[in-house]
Amino acid sequence: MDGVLKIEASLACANFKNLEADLKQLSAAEVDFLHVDIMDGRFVPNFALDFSVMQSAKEITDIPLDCHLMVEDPERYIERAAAAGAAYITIHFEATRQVHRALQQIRNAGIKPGIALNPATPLANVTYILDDVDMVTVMTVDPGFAGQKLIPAMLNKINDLRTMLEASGYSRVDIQVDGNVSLEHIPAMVKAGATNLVGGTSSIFHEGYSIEAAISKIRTLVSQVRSV
Ligand code: S6P
Ligand code: MG
Repeated sequence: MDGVLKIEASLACANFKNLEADLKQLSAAEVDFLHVDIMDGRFVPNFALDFSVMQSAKEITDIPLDCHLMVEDPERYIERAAAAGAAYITIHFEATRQVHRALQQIRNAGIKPGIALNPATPLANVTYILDDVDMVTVMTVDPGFAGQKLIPAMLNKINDLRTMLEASGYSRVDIQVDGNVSLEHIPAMVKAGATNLVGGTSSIFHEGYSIEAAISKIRTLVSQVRSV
């Protein structure tokens, strides 16, 4: 496995009453990415962030932005996500009929492309597009809401994806996990081969401890698993 472990904070779970304070804490804790959920109320039964939030975050912090487009026909929004400063743009396999073309559009905009798979979507769907992505996202919950429970079979899916990437010579492709990435589940996710951990209400923005404490706990857990 090539991938350095990256910790991502799910911006939608931050405190919007004082976003600047949260962003400063995330920056001080040297989180690797801000994960920006964009939802259209159609692909998922909810609405979430938009491109103006990305621009505001950029004015406050230089943490790179990882844009997770949970929208139908994501091709329509790639240019806006790029203009808003995304380092990564991830689209859903299920959201467009022309996955390859959409991924090319992201690459051509100079942004790293990611492909996300809903829990029921088989891994085989990414077999022929591995050249076109830098990251595969295993949704460990059905997308649309924070605070959901991990679907246990997704741990096998992460493991199977890691095996597939290594066997086919694509170990450079990162594996992102998104959904209930809690302190309880992180060790199993990392052992299974995840490289990018998206932390929301179940870890980084947990009611029980500060952002700084959460990130320190995550780093400790990761180092225990990865040094074995
Ligand atoms: C889910 C979305 C995620 C959540 C994140 C919340 O549809 O794509 O990025 O914001 O998973 O984290 P948690 O810890 O509340 O499940
Ligand atoms: Mg997300």
